[in-house]
Formats: sequence, structure tokens, C-alpha cells
Amino acid sequence: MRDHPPRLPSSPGFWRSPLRGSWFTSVLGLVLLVGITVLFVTGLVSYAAYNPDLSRVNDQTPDKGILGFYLFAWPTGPVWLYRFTQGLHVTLGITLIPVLLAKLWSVVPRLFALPPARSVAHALERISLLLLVGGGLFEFTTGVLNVQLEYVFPGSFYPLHFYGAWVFFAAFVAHAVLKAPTALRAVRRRPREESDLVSPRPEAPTVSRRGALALVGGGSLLLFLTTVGQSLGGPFRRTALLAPHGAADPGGGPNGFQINKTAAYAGITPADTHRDGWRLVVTGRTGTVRLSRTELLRLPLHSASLPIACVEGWSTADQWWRGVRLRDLAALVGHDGDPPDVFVESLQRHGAFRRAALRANQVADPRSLLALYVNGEELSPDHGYPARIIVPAAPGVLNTKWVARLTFGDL
Ligand SMILES: Nc1nc2c(c(=O)[nH]1)N[C@H]1C(S)=C(S)[C@@H](COP(=O)(O)O)O[C@H]1N2
Ligand SMILES: [Mo]
Repeated sequence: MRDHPPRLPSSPGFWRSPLRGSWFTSVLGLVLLVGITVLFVTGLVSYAAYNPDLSRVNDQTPDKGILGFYLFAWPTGPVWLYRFTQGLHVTLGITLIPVLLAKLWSVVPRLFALPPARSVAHALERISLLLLVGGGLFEFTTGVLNVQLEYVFPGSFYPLHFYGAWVFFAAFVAHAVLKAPTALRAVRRRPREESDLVSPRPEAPTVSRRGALALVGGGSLLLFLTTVGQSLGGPFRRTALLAPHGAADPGGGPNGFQINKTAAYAGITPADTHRDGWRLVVTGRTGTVRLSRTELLRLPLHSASLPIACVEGWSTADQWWRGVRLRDLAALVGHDGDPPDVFVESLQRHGAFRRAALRANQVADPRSLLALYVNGEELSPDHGYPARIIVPAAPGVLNTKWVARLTFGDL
């Protein structure tokens, strides 16, 4: 009788790569231990930046309950704060994809091991692994789809990615606590190892374990180099081959920086924004005032150099904005000195990001503007003409374009 190769993935001899073993798995696991922790923290931070201190209009997950325990008033400085935290979140997430896939590949025999559970403890461990693998694939997939396809899950990306993150991270912590000591030992001991991951009938190696790791690292490096440019902005943007390509071409000149949604997409027509028709409606403690663009231009104008940083991970270098301070507009309607929160509404009639709330600390910052100019020129229609919000350190989504109405005070 010839020795037949085992046909079922549940038999150990089915898996024949000589690379599998605890050293290979452990190195990848330790990289993920650090990387995924950073992803989780920067993700929570991004969520806090969107929902500073539980403002109801910005809140995309009203049922989060105690999971919102850590929310706080997002600071307005340094101005590159969100650029950094979100650039890190998205770039690192994309960079870790090869490591995640290699790690899953390295332990795949265990996923098929039979019997499915030898004891209650073993059953619990396998369920936690299911949450870990499923949660990890889910978080990476929803994240990448959101970045690449621009909000593919209308209105539901936030709850999906947010709740998914908590489930995934809980399983991740349990797994890390159980496995980190073994992983550290395996890395020190190096290839001489006894582990159920080692194939009982290995094929001849075509690459060493170190070579395989270098391959994974090379894949990560390539993803990193073709992604990071979108967060660096400026000339580096051209290196961001993997950045989403659906966006409008911003062209050159003072308004020649990345556009999220165009005026046409948002349904903004020249008639909506025409000098004779457009009025900014400002409401506060002492009532309502209506201002034409000419009247706005008679108010004191101030400048601030601020970037736009989107949740998708891309950001622009600092642009030079000029307009009316939000706190001066608050003062016009009876909020002198200590301005309150403001609710901002766009001319745009449909779409997720046509309104946003800014917190009092954001309104009070002298660099927070209702911008009328950028880089010395009038705002282009796509960048929010006749007026847009620009706030230091905030996520792009709070920088409402085509502003029609500002309501100061209780939201
Ligand atoms: N009215 C309105 N304002 C908006 C948006 C929108 O869809 N509608 N998108 C926001 C998002 S998600 C970002 S990242 C910034 C991008 O600004 P930009 O297109 O000028 O770069 O605008 C914000 N302001
Ligand atoms: Mo955005």
C-alpha cells in the first residue's frame, strides 16, 4: 500500500508547509499585538473626535451606552492632531494587512482541527478564536471598504466598525493574555520547536522562515509606501497609488487641493449661492440676524493656516484660510465672551454630512473660522463657496461646506 496523502484539512498531514511553526506565528503575533493596540486606540480617538463629548447631532451610534464612557471635548490643537491620529489609523491598518493574512495562514491548521472541542475550556477558547478571526477580518474589511469606496455603508459604517472593534478587541485581549508568554518564549527559542503547527510530513522548503517574514514585511512596506502619501499631502500625494481614486480632480491654483464631495454631487447650484440669493442665518440668545456675503466681508476678517483631515485617512497640507471668526458670529447674537456650542447646517438638502455640531471649545478658538477665502482666493464651489467652516484639529467632516445657518446655544 502506498501512503495516501491525507485529504481532509482536519488531519495534520494535510498541511505541508515547512514554514509553519510557533516561531513564525509568534513573530507575526507580536507585531500584531503592538499594531492592533495602536489601531484600537487611534480608532477610539477618531470616534471621540467625531462625537466630541456626546453631541447628539454628530453621534452616529446613539445606543452605544457605556462604550462612550471615554468621550471628551476634542482639543483644537495641535492643528495637525486629527491629521496625525487618523493618518496613523488608516496607514497602519493598511500596512498590517499582509501581517494579518500571514498570521491567519500560519495557524490555519488549527481552525480545522478535530474534534471541535475536547473540553468546555477548549470550546470556550475556540469560540473566542472565532470572534478573534471573524472580528479581525470584519474590522479590516469594513475599514478598507470605507476608505476605498467612500462610505459604502451609508449611515452604518460607524456602528459596524465601532461595535465590531469592541468585540474584536475583547477577543484580542483574551488571546494576547493567553498567548503572549508562549509567543515571547518561542521567539527567543527560535526555529528549534515542538508545536502542533509544525507539519508532520513537511514539503521541501522553497524559502526560509526568515525569507518568508521578509516577504510579508516587503508586502507591508509596499502598502505603506503607496498609502502614506495621502496623509502627508503636497507632492507626496502622487505616491499614494492606493488612495481612493473616485474623488474629483481638484486641478491647480489656490483651490487645487483634495475635494471630498463636489458641489454638483451635493446638489448645490449657482442659483443657491448667488450673491443676491444667499444669506447666512445666525441665531442665538438675542435672536436671528441674516447676513449677505457683502455684509460678512465687512466684519473683521482673520486668517488661519489649517489642514483638512478626513476620516478616510487623506489630509491636505495646511491651507491659508480667511474669514469671520465663529466666536465673533456668536457675539453678534448675544454670546459675548464665552461662546456656546453651535449647530451648523449646509445648503445641501440630502446627504450625511450636511450638518454638524461644534463644541464650545471649538467655537472659542480664534482660528475657528467661517471661511470665505482660501489661499488668497474666493472659495471654489467645490470647496464650499460662499462660506464654509474650518476648525483646527477637527475631522474633515466637521468642516461643513456651503453653510446656510448657524445656531448658537443649546442643541
Ligand atoms: N455640506 C457638506 N460639507 C462637507 C461634506 C459634505 O459632504 N457636505 N463633507 C465633509 C468631509 S467628510 C470632508 S473630509 C471635508 C472635505 O473638504 P474639501 O472637499 O474642501 O476638501 O468637507 C466636509 N464638509
Ligand atoms: Mo471626510
